[in-house]
Amino acid sequence: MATILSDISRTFSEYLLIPRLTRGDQRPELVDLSSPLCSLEDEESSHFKINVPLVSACMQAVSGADLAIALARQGGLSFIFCSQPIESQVDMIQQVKSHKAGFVASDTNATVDMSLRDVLVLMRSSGHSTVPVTSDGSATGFLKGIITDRDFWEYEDDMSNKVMQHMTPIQDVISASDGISLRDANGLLRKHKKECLPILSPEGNLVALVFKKDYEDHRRHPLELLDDSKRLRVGAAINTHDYVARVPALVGAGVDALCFDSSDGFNEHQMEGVKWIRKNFGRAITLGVGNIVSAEGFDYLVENDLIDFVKVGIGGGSICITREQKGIGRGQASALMDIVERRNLHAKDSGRYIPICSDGGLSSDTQIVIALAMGADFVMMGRYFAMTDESPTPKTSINGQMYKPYWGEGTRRAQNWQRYSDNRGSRQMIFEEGVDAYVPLVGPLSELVQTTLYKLRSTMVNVGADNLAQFREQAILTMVSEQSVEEAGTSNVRQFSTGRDVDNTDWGNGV
Ligand code: MZP
Repeated sequence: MATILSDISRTFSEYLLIPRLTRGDQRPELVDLSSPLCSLEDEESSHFKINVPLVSACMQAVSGADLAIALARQGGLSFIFCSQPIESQVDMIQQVKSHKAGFVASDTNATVDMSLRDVLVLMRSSGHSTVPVTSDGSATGFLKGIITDRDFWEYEDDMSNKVMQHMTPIQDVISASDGISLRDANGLLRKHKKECLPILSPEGNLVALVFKKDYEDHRRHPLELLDDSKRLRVGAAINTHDYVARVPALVGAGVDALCFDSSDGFNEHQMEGVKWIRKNFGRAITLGVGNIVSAEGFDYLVENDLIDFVKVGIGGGSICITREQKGIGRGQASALMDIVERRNLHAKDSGRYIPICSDGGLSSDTQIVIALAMGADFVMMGRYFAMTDESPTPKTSINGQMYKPYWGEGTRRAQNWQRYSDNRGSRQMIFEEGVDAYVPLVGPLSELVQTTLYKLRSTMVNVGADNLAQFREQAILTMVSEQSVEEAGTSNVRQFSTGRDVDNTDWGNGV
């Protein structure tokens, strides 16, 4: 007969934190949210830390280059999906690594003979009010001038006028030569009281633009996740089928961390892959494995002391139907607590601390905080990031509300047979383990993440913790009854401002 575990599979929403003493000197903005990504002798000495405990899921609808840039700027890390050809995954890694904070390629350009009317349409569709005027209207053409929305009056000027009649011509434009440092470029903006500085090649062609607002943005985001060469950090997902070709290409492109992306990582194929990577690349590259939901799986994956972090979670993802389809999985809280307990024992016995990532199924900031209190070092999320402007999918209007498409890697749409196949050579998806859906658009990633981080820090202060290690140590959790979940929300009130009953869930669920 099968072994029946005595404990019930628990989820995060069944727990609450008990406040502990908050010291008089504690303030949310002083809380340190950094977290280790690679295993080391002790938690303190990890040579690869993320500055905030959030990573984005290895999914087509989530982790593209734009999202990876936006998240790294907030201090987190993206794992660019591997359900794509090696070349295009490498290209995304290179886009992130070559992203020069502060220097942006111009994506809205005009020519001298365009009409003001056309330029206005361009400005409205792009949301940009400063438009370089180049010889051929491209981002790298010869720069002839700059036109901004302050150079014409929509209802006073003749909108059939040509751009050349209103633009600031090149001889009056303050520009800088390619190769200038960001600090010097910002210095020029300040000295000449300008909003935008074009960077030009020796031939006079446009190379990039530097904006005053980006400088201010950078000052507001001091947690940017940078490598030793001051480039943004980025991770990549890999699979057990083509790592021999994929890993060297990703490492060559400068990837900072790799993670096996598998719906069930408790298998020998993944361990073969781990061994191959360590044999060929040593310990220099940070390597994550998963997914698992049991202490037994953890023991297997850490046995040879070859991996850096472990990803926990099967069947909890918002788009996941694995539990219904295959009858495997475990409540995320139970899986996490079981593995954290084993991790802590392992750290005591071996002296090696293995960071744990709780992957999938988080539907509110509260659940992130509970996962971190239960011992996760960081969390991986799909739906949360899919909802932002920067996710790789197009905005879609449905019944007057803006959405973004979000689909699982186990759908026919994603065709990620590598994540779900059993390595027996079948390249087919016989049945789906995920669904194809929509999530509400919530706006820029920076705003969503800033709110989440503020809430995390506030809760940690309530528990008297200055950092995540202390938080795990000091957290006391209590289980809640169905009635107390009900009590936690507002009761017997109606919010007339929103025109609907109060929805207690986070992240745009109430739309
Ligand atoms: P969520 O944050 O949207 O709840 O979950 C994201 C996680 O779901 C991913 O990191 C991955 O582990 C898992 N996932 C991705 N695709 C599927 C699927 O199609 C899935 N079943 O379960």
